[in-house]
Order: sequence, then C-alpha cells, then structure tokens
Amino acid sequence: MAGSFSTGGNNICDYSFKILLIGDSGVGKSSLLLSLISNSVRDLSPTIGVDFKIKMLTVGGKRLKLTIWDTAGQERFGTLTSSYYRGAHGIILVYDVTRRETFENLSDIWAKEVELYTNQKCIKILVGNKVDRDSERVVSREEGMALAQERKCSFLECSARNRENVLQCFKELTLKILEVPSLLENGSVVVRQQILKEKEVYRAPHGGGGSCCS
Ligand SMILES: Nc1nc2c(ncn2[C@@H]2O[C@H](COP(=O)(O)OP(=O)(O)OP(=O)(O)O)[C@@H](O)[C@H]2O)c(=O)[nH]1
Ligand SMILES: [Mg+2]
Repeated sequence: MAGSFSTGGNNICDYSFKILLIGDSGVGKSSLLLSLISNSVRDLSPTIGVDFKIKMLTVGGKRLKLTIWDTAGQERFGTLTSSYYRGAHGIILVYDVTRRETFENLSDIWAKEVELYTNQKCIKILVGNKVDRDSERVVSREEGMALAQERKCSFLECSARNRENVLQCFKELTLKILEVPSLLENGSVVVRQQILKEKEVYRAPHGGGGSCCS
C-alpha cells in the first residue's frame, strides 16, 4: 500500500472524507486519480492491491481533505473486504463508455457489493469514463443516466485522458457529502483525531522526559 500527499505540509481542513474508487480493471480509476492529483496523463499499469492519495479541495467554502482509495479492479471477486468500505463518505463507481461489460458489472456486481458494505447515507456517483474515445462509445449517456436514477446517485461522463469533468466529479461528490449531517459529524471526528494526534507528537519530547537532542 502506498500513499502520498499532494499539498506539501499544509493539511489544515474543516472536514476529512474517505472516498473510494470502484469499478472493473482498465476503466481508468487510477488515471482519474492521477488526473485529479497531478497534471500528468499517461498510460498506467493495472493497480496491484490498494493505493491511496490525498487531495486538499475547497468546496462550498469548506476546506476538505480527501483520502481517495484506489483498488485493483481485477480483485473484484471476493478479496475486497468490508474494512475497505468502512467509514467511506463517498464512492465513485466508474465504467468505461467503450466497454459494455464494465457498465453491466457495475450494476450486477459492484453496486451490490457497495450496498452490502456501506451505510445508506454514503454518497455515490456513477462515472462513465473515456468519453474522448467517442467513436468507440457503446454505452450511451442516456443509459448511464438511467442506471444512476435507478441507483439514486449522481451521474457524470468524463475523460481522465483530457481531464474533462474530472475535478467536477470529485467536487460534485463532496458537495453532496456536505449536505448530509451524519457524514459531516463522522468527517469532523476524523479531523479532531488528527489534531489530537499532532498535539501528542508535539508534546512528546517534553512530557516523556526521556531523550533530548542536546
Ligand atoms: N482514451 C482514454 N484512455 C484512458 C482514460 N482513462 C484511462 N485510460 C487508459 O485506460 C487504461 C487503464 O487505465 P487505469 O487507470 O490503469 O485503469 P484502472 O481502472 O485503474 O485499472 P485497474 O488498476 O486494473 O483496476 C490505461 O491505458 C489508461 O491510459 C480516458 O479517459 N481516455
Ligand atoms: Mg488502477
């Protein structure tokens, strides 16, 4: 597992949210994350295991720390445990508009797994990726919208390749999270815990009375 900070040392925030990226292998989950975090767009190898990145975003006047978890889509059959989903505030369900099976698997497999492991308050957004490959498109925008309506979640089409709608996707999700009081409570508890932890680290050399740097 690897993690990285995108904003240097400044992690002061109002809320801290856990966001998950879910979907078949190759739909572009890691590319969406890369596109959000950096300006670079390049071909990636399939993810192995689980990775996460941190992104600071200001949405609705609130400064948010997003911990965005990215899994290997090829591990969809059974290896993702409930601990991965635990405490998630938002989930991005990604399919590839040029591969119908990735769309079908979202409704047949992924959405069911999400329902099983998350509480109902957790916010979901359905994302059709790779719209830059329009000539190869096999899943229409209308079909995407219909599935989102059925699952009662938001819907966006985007391209990690040309960065169209990528930031929008994360902003829309977090705006919805900000509207749910119980998710916000959970988000600020995380922030309080982090502040306490930082205070402990700061106090440690004085309180411990052990080693000194002199
Ligand atoms: N044209 C185009 N290609 C994309 C886009 N997003 C991702 N790709 C390509 O699709 C391939 C798979 O992308 P990944 O981001 O590795 O997919 P993933 O969902 O993380 O896959 P796993 O880690 O195996 O679950 C890569 O070659 C990407 O460059 C996009 O928006 N447009
Ligand atoms: Mg990946």
